[in-house]
Amino acid sequence: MPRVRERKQKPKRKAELNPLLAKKVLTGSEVMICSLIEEGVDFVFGYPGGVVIPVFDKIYNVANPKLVLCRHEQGAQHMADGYARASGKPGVCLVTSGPAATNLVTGIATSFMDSIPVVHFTGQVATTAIGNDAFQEVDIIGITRPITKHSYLINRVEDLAPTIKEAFFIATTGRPGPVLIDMPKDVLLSECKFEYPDQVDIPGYKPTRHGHVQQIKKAAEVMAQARRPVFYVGGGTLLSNAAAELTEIARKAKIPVTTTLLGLGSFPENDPLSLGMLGMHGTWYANMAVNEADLVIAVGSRYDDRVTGKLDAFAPKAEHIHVDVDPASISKNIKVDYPIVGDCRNVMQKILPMVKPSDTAEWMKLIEHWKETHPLKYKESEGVKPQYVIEKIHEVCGDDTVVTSDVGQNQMWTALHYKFIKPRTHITSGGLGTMGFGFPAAIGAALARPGTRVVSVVGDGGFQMTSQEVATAVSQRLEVIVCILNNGFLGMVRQWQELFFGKRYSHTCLEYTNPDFVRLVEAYGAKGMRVTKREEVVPALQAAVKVRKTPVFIDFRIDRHENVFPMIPPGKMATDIIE
Ligand SMILES: Cc1ncc(C[n+]2csc(CCOP(=O)(O)OP(=O)(O)O)c2C)c(N)n1
Repeated sequence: MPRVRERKQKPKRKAELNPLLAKKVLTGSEVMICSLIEEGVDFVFGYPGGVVIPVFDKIYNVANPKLVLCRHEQGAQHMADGYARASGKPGVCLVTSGPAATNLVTGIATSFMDSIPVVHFTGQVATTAIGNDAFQEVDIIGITRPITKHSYLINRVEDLAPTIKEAFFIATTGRPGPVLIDMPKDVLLSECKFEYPDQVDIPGYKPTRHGHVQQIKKAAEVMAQARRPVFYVGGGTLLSNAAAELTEIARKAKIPVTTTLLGLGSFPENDPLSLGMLGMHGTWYANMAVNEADLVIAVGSRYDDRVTGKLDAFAPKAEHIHVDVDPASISKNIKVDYPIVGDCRNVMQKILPMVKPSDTAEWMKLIEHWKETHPLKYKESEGVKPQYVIEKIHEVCGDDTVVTSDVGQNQMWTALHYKFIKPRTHITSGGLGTMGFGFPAAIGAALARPGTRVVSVVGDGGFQMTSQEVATAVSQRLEVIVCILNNGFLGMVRQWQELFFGKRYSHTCLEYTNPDFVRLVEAYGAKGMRVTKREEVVPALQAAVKVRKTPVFIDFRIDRHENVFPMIPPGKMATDIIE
């Protein structure tokens, strides 16, 4: 066969890819956009306004990054956050000064609590006007200081590019988190040469990536000796892409695994070693396993109060190994016996060859017995049970689907009844518990993972906190499926009122004031469906997955009084669990 000589394409010069680089000097707005190109940013979630018009003017003709126009800055932030969680890359958000910047606050706190790398750009009044109560001036640096990993106010255009480089570095390294860059109007308009640094060197910021070898060896020994060990795995495992290594170690060592809400997806829930989620709404057997364990191996988790309940009764018989990149997380709530500071993936890779199969046969027999005698269950009825809807979403959509949930009962039903198999398939606001997060996060996830099915599970209350983003989903022609578990209540609060406040349902009923969700989304040009009977659940989902180039919203009229169980009442211990 004649050899076809492939014509080698000349790699495109940077200036060809980005015509702005042909200019000798750039404005601050141009510097910002060139810096984002250098960082490989493909989407900026934003909303325009006075002081950032120059940036919007420059991004107008740029193909990459693409600006996604949201309908509220909070929505933009949650999209950037959802994008980061789904892709593993930092999310980017751009808004103007004053009320736009303050509209970001809930989202920034959401990312901060869950250690999500998002870089926020806010406009600011001119440097000469700062401190004068100028129009749309707020001290967003001061406001967000406790909820950002770091923040910057830019004073000179020459500082912009190095600061952006540093911001991305800080957001994505060590324990990841949100960073904010406040850009005064005059900085965006002044000019300088564009030079993007190759490297970052920040004295005093050198996150420890590699765990201490002796500690790792010791941990492997302790794991081999334990008779009732259990892995307690959190979101840090997913953030450091350590799920594959963790799974291999657990299987090799024959150690069961329970995950936190944010850790779901880091270990396949169809594996016999999986115990599902632990904590306040965790499975009976996960909580009991931790209660009876002689060794807890915490990986990328932080002994959060929703997991531990009554602190001094948590894992009362166990020693603790704790792997975390953030030294401040170690021994914060519970005294740890074997601390290992380092990136979860690095540590898991080092520990893997040292791991020996533990003698856990008896322990696994006991766990099997618990699973049989205390399975996850719910009562079937003719109506639409939320748990049934969640099971069917998994069945119809499959293991690769990315599921975002909102906050409340819908979040806990999703966490318990959807069997997460793969990493980065579950996205939710864990630490802050931000209602209104789930739906916009799904938009960000869908843009991050084109070709992957994205489903959002929300409550009728939470959905109404950011439902204006239906317009964004429609404008981006996203095939997101939004399942509204509509119980006409602020369900989780109603559940607490039922159990702990004598059934006094003070201000939790939404039924009579809820909009017709089908007509609401159709007004935006999306597709709406309603499901009122059990037998309609699967056909509706099957129809939804066939819809192209538009989001679908299914108003599931679920059993109104259904509660989330198991539940450990607040401040109580594992043995107080209600099934
Ligand atoms: C922004 C915000 N406000 C208030 C709360 C407190 N809260 C937690 S769950 C919940 C009820 C959620 O109701 P809904 O969205 O309908 O979901 P459901 O619990 O019924 O599934 C409320 C009000 C919160 N988590 N976030």
